[in-house]
Amino acid sequence: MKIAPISNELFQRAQHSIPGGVNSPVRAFRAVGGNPRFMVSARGPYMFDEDGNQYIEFINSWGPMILGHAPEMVQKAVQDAIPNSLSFGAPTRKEVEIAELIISMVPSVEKVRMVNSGTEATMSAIRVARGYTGRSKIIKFEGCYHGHGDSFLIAAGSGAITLGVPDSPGVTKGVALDTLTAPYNNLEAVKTLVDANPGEIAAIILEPVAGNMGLVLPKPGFLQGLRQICDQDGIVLIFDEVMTGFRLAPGGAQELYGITPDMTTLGKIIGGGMPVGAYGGKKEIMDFVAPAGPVYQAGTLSGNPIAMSAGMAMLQHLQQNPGIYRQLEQTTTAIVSGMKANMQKLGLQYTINQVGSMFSIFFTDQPVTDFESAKTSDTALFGRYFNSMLQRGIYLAPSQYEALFVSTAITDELVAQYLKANFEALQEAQQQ
Ligand code: KE4
Repeated sequence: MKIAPISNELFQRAQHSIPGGVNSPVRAFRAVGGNPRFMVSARGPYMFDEDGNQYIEFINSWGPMILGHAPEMVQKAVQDAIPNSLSFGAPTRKEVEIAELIISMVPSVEKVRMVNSGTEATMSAIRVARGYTGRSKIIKFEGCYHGHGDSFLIAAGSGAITLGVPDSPGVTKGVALDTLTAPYNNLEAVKTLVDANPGEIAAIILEPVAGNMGLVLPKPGFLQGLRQICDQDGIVLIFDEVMTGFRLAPGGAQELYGITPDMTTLGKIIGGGMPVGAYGGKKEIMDFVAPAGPVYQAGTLSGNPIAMSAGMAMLQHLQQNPGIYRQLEQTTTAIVSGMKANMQKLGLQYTINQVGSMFSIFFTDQPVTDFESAKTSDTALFGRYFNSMLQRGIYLAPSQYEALFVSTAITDELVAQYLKANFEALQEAQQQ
């Protein structure tokens, strides 16, 4: 039994100084019950909490740790950069080098602007699309999460679903009026929205593989259909690849599915664990960004030299070792196949979605292809399963509406440990 008295005490203490005791809502374990574990260190596939418990981890800082924690090349790049000061607020060579590297990796990106989070990337991309088209409305998809920018907290995913407040207080009616929503994978609904708002839609933004309602894949033809709709109506197609970028392929989902958007937003892996986001796309659109163009966007720590050093080391490693992606897919497929075998033995039938090194188990027997079908999951059962896995030293995302991430640090032996825990936790969760 993994007890965590120090984490519990820290969590109580944190309530007095931090809203909800955490700096990002999903970390609070509200969707699964119990108290979050306060971590002190992580290395490779393992995280270690304040009480000395070890966990095999499948959140990987919500995506960035694709090579496992504390990979040598990223650690060294940061250590080498630190003596030169942490920030200049002036242009540096590294920013040019990482921009050129991103352009060489991501098909849609001809120019790119660095920011400090995925939220900043998506907020900025929408503003640029509006400035470029002179239009106001955007279309997003129910269950997709694009960070906490006002325009996106409408039928949002991730923590917003988990907290059950997809339309957050504080988002004004004015803002909400400019955000139209459609069910994921539903091209007809998009066409209806576009026909009802001719010449008014600046952008369609989506996760090309959705990871914030649990993992949901694009149906065949969905991405291509959106590409065609945007071409016909002069709408900017934005792939939010904050999660899938550098995760599903060196060039992200747009490389994997062969569909090129007009703009792409990036985050997570791009910073190797440091706070980095980016948005980029066609030159003619990106040249609307100040100071080249009239759309204003800025940031004190954008392109920070320490963060750029970490990101550069990470992206260079991924670009130079594309075999990583096949390895990750094989490991993840072994996990998913093992889980299906476990369910067969237990006479259970839950839905598992996987693409590359991302997967989710939904506690529903229905196919999960959008937000509505994801919500047929038994979230109480998920909570019991989550805690059973946690007790067995397996650290999963504390919400049914999140994707899991496999890192290159997950070995066959750790897959076996995961599957043993999965069998026992599935069994135990049914009984409670
Ligand atoms: P950040 O602002 O959290 O760096 O990125 C926002 C964001 C944008 N777009 C996509 C597709 C994302 O998945 C995210 C952030 N993902 C969540 C995990 N579902 C971050 C975890 C959290 O909120 O603590």
